[in-house]
Amino acid sequence: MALTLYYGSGSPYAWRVQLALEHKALPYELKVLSFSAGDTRKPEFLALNPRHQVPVLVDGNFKLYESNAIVEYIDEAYPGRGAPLFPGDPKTRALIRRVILEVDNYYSPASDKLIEQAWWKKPEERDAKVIAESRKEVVGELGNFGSAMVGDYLAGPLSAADFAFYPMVAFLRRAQIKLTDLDADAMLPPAIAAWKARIEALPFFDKTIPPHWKAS
Ligand SMILES: N[C@@H](CCC(=O)N[C@@H](CS)C(=O)NCC(=O)O)C(=O)O
Repeated sequence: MALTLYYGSGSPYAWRVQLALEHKALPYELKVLSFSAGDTRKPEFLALNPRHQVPVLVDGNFKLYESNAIVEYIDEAYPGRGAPLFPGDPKTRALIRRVILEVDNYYSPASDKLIEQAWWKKPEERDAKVIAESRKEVVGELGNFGSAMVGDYLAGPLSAADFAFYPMVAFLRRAQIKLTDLDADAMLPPAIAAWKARIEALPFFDKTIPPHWKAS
C-alpha cells in the first residue's frame, strides 16, 4: 500500500480525507500544495485532477479526486484497517450517506456565502446585509444537523458523516479572523458544540489541524 494525499492547508475537503485516513489508521504521504503558488494549476497536478482541486488520493497507479469518493474508496479498499467509515447496518449507512449529501448540498452553499464575504471581498466591499443573512442561514442549517443527530455523532456511530461536516464547522471560527463580529461559537447549537468537542478530542485530531492554522 502506498497512499499519497495531495492536500492544501485549510481546505475543508482535504481535511475530511485526512481525518478519514487517520480514522482508518492508514499510512499515507502528505503532499502539501500551495494555493498561492498556483500549484493546483501546474501541469503535473492537472494530470491528477483536471478540475485543479485538492484533495487527490493516489494509491499505486490509481488516482482519485472528489473528497467523498476518496473517503468511500479507502473504506472499501482497506476493509480490515482501523475503524470503518461507513459502519453499521444498511439503514445506518444510508443515514451516513444522507448526512454527507446534506453537508455538500445544503450546508456548504449556505456557508460559502459567508466565506465569500470573509475571504474574497476586501473589507470595504463586504456587505453587512449579506453577512447577516448568510449567518442566519448557517445557524439554521447547524440547527438542522444538531436536531437530526443520533446520539453522540451525526448518524449514530462515528463515521464519514462526522468527518465530512467537521471541517466545514471548524471554518466558522476561522472566518471570524476576517469577520470579527461573527461570534462563531455562538452560532453553534449546544448539540453541535458538544459534537465538535468530541471530534477535537479524537486521538489523531491534533495531527490534522491545518498547518497554517497552527502557525497563526
Ligand atoms: N468537490 C470537491 C471540492 C474540492 C475543492 O473545492 N478544493 C479547493 C480547495 S477547498 C481547491 O483545491 N481549489 C483550488 C483551485 O480551484 O485551483 C471535493 O469534494 O473534493
